[in-house]
Amino acid sequence: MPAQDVVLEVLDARMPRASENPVVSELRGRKPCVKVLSKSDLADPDVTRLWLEHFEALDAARAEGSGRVVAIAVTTERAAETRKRIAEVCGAIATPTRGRKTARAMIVGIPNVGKSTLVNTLAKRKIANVGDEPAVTKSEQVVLLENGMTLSDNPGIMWPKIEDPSGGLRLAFGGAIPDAALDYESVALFGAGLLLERYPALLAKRYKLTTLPADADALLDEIGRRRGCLRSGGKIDRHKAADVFIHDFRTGAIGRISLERP
Ligand SMILES: Nc1nc2c(ncn2[C@@H]2O[C@H](COP(=O)(O)OP(=O)(O)OP(=O)(O)O)[C@@H](O)[C@H]2O)c(=O)[nH]1
Ligand SMILES: [Mg+2]
Repeated sequence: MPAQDVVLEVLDARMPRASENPVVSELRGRKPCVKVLSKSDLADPDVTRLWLEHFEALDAARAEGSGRVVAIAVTTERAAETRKRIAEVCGAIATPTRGRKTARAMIVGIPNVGKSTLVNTLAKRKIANVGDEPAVTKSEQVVLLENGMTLSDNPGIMWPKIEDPSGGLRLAFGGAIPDAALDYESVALFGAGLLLERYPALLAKRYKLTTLPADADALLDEIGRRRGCLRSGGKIDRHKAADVFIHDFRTGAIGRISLERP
């Protein structure tokens, strides 16, 4: 961290607060930072706009002597725009040190948030391995970009204790925590409750529901029934239903959803 001129902190656009690692903020100190809201194609665009305004207000009110903190929303669907925006923002807020002409940037963030994908987008080739599970990247990897910037990709890091239980559930629902470490059904129930409250129309459309189930439990059962997640004797296989629902959310099949607002 001390050798870097700017930190690219990748956050999940669907949950910029839950995916913000407090240890990263502490280590970063007063260094300039780009908050890169990744996977914005999966997030609710209206809510992403609110988050960008929120970060803009924080930057305007930052302490004297602190580096700028600028948020941008990116998606793999608009790679050229991502390259242009990152180059612009880094040019504006980072000052190359140690006699260099171009900045050194470090990519940090929680697991599975899209750090290596961002490296590949910026490098315009597949340098870093990516995969839809946490802990794909195992060690630091340094890349030199065409514009002279040095970029380092890093393994995703979590912090020792997630204080906010609902933040932990959001992370689990989004895929930042290995599925083997979770009670799958509780995570699905949490997501089902949240979507029933905030995105009922998207649920009705995806699962062809004419009336919405009364609660998360009933929704999971209904998804199980409609998707043929049945055990012998016709009983609903709740684990399978949870799997279908979580997968639908993570791939964007239900629609563009944000799990938190500023
Ligand atoms: N829909 C969508 N998926 C994305 C986007 N960016 C990354 N992903 C997916 O997110 C998953 C994780 O991407 P990675 O780049 O491997 O994430 P990482 O942060 O490097 O993960 P670790 O190395 O495990 O910490 C992959 O399945 C990517 O395809 C995006 O903009 N939109
Ligand atoms: Mg990675």
